[in-house]
Amino acid sequence: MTAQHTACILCSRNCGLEVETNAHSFTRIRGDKNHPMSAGYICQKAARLQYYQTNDDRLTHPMKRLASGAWVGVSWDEAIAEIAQKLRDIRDRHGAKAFAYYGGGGQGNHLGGLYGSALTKAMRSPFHYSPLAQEKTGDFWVNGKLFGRQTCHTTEDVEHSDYVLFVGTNPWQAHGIRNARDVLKELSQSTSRRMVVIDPRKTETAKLAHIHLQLRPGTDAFLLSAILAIWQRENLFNHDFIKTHTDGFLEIQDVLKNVPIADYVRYADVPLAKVEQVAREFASARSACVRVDLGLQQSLHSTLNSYLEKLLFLLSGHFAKAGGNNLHTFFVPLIGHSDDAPAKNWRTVASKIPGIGKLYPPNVLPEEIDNAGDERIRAVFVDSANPLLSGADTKAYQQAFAKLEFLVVVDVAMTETARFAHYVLPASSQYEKWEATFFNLDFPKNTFHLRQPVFEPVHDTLAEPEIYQRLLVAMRELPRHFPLLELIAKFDRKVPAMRLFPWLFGVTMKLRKRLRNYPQFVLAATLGKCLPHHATWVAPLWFAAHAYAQKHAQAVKRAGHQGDGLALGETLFNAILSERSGVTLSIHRYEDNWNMVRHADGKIHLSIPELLEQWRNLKTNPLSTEYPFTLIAGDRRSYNANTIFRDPSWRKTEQQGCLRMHPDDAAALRISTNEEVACCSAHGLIHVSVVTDDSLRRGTVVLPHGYGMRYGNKVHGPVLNLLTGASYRDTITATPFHKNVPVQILKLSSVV
Ligand SMILES: Nc1nc2c(c(=O)[nH]1)N[C@H]1C(S)=C(S)[C@@H](COP(=O)(O)OP(=O)(O)OC[C@H]3O[C@@H](n4cnc5c(=O)[nH]c(N)nc54)[C@H](O)[C@@H]3O)O[C@H]1N2
Ligand SMILES: Nc1nc2c(c(=O)[nH]1)N[C@H]1C(S)=C(S)[C@@H](COP(=O)(O)OP(=O)(O)OC[C@H]3O[C@@H](n4cnc5c(=O)[nH]c(N)nc54)[C@H](O)[C@@H]3O)O[C@H]1N2
Ligand code: SF4
Ligand SMILES: [Mo]
Repeated sequence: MTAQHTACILCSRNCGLEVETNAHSFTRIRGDKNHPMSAGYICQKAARLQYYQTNDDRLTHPMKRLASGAWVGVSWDEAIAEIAQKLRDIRDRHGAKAFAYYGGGGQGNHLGGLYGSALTKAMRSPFHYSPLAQEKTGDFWVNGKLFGRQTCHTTEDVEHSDYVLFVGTNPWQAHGIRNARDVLKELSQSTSRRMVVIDPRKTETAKLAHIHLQLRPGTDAFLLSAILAIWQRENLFNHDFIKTHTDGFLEIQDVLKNVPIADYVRYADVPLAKVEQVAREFASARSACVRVDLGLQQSLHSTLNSYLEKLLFLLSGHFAKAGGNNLHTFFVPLIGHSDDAPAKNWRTVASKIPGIGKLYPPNVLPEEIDNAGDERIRAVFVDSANPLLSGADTKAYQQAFAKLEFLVVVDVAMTETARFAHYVLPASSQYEKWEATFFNLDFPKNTFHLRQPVFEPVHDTLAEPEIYQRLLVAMRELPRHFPLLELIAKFDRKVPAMRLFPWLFGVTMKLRKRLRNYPQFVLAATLGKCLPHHATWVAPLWFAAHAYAQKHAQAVKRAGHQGDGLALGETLFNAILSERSGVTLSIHRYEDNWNMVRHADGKIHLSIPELLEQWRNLKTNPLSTEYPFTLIAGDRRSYNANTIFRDPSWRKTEQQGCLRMHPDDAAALRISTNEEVACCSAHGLIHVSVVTDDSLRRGTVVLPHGYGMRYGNKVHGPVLNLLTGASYRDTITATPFHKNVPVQILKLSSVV
């Protein structure tokens, strides 16, 4: 049996896989040693991918829900014609604001999103809601201010760093950094390098750290402020870096002079001496970097936290260097840039939240359906997401989605969200179609992996690009054929460097205004037809390869691709098409960072007035007496992977998901291990069994993310977002404070 190459779709690392298959199943799954990034690495979750490929919830044909609530099968032609008609009707009657597109790609599938997001163009709506906008938009917003564009995104060179600070992230379980477990073990065992973890729980990662600051949840802004203020007190800033590369430092110093270091550290409840040690060591390390994730971003002061975290590597000058934090290139940009000017950036109607990175936050969608009067959202199109489980406040989502005039869901499985839909459209799985992700966030080496299908599509499923193409044709937004371009593409593909096609494609885009909204479809319908192995929908990557090669020519050549001008782009695209294990796109120099900063003066603008004000007015958060526990609502464990797997038997451990609680808290409440209790918040109540765990601080409890799916007529594990509220959120981005939910834990005998 010959091995085929693909990738894992369970987290943003997308480790390369070498798989063996029979007609419908994986018979063997291993790490792919030839993958240019993961080089053979995988974690325990990848071996379970068969549970994704085949399960009882897989959708096999388009379905429509009747007024009675019953589902009936319909043909693709019927479904597409009826959906197109209804969408046009809603657009024409209610205008642009009535429509929202939601999702467009999860942890493994972004190719479809290239096409799906065009639906907002067809509906003239700006509202692209995305799961990224319930975690990362604070980071993007801060990047926009500091570096000039929200598309300037930083990464961390953990592998070459002497001093790594992990804040609010548990890479041992969640990954997010390359080959996490190998890299963490190496760091941990090193005698010359240092690893520090800031996390309220003694996580698997914290256990490996040289220093663990087990802070009170939600106090990062205080702790990070204290570190920065210690630098000011002890003159540990990198003044050369600050002077050469930044402006606005005076405003930062002005806030720092009033930071009561000892009070802030006491509030964070960590030893002052240790904080001083970390401050001094980080500032003076030869190289240092900061890696953060949800513990910082989905906690109190979310956007301010992102600012302070970035000030750590900027004011110490650990930026644009080996082992530091660096900007990186995107092969295909995962996000855009949303201007601040209200005229260029529509705000949501009821919640008044602007787009950030061209994305809108799931946290406000129910209120935009429920409370926006005549300008409410009436139609939603969901692709590759399950907001009825993953969005804050499940009840609000259920109520709002039940009111929608029109809901279409594209998914591989019958999800909680799909059950509310008027039409459900079955996608081929990520192993049945050409796929890729745009999580190419590395520096100095960046890679890209285009995956060929390893199975035939099951039943009557389609790849998303084809679904959207049919829909846009039916909506009369797009012609089906482009005869001249098609002909030229065929001719041009036969010569080594395509010349005529790029020119004609450019002219077509210039002359036919409407088509400018849909270049990806034009490329697929023309160039796509000439690509080998039915790689039709890959065609937009031809454009991406050319754009990338033009912009980063030297770095692309350093990665071994040859040619100049158009020829370099062509070589890169051909490598992407033919290398089954993925390609190295580029190898950069550290000075390339400065070409990626987008402010006209080439400097980093440190002063962000909106955040300076929040920073000056930082307030402590008193514990509620009614809800005395702080719930970390959703952590990453050995066997959770968002809601990608629905069959609970994929989990080797913890099939039903438990609440973790400090043994002393359990004893004080007379709760024994495995006892079922009620966990209640201001928003809801769920039943869950308790496991004691002394890695937690007292007063903090934690529930896992990625449970609560209905499978085989039973709900498995906690429906976590019954406990979370949508209004408990960051003021700038509306990111929910999931890591800090006040709850009460009650014995069932005491719940009436
Ligand atoms: N196994 C597994 N891996 C995954 C996923 C999955 O579902 N399962 N999902 C993927 C996705 S979508 C994402 S976004 C990433 C998320 O990756 P991570 O953010 O690394 O994962 P989490 O476990 O959600 O949260 C990280 C840590 O934040 C800590 N924390 C909680 N509150 C605070 C606080 O106030 N301050 C600080 N400093 N820390 C706090 C928690 O104790 C936890 O250890 O994981 C990805 N990887
Ligand atoms: N309380 C709480 N809530 C959270 C979090 C938390 O920590 N706590 N974490 C948040 C985070 S960081 C994230 S990223 C979100 C994740 O939540 P969502 O954004 O809802 O994404 P997933 O759970 O990854 O769901 C992916 C969906 O894509 C479908 N799918 C898989 N393959 C394909 C395909 O090829 N095509 C199509 N069309 N569909 C496919 C799957 O069946 C599944 O329904 O959850 C968020 N919600
Ligand atoms: S780290 Fe694990 S879950 Fe993430 S892509 Fe690699 S194998 Fe999959
Ligand atoms: Mo996420």
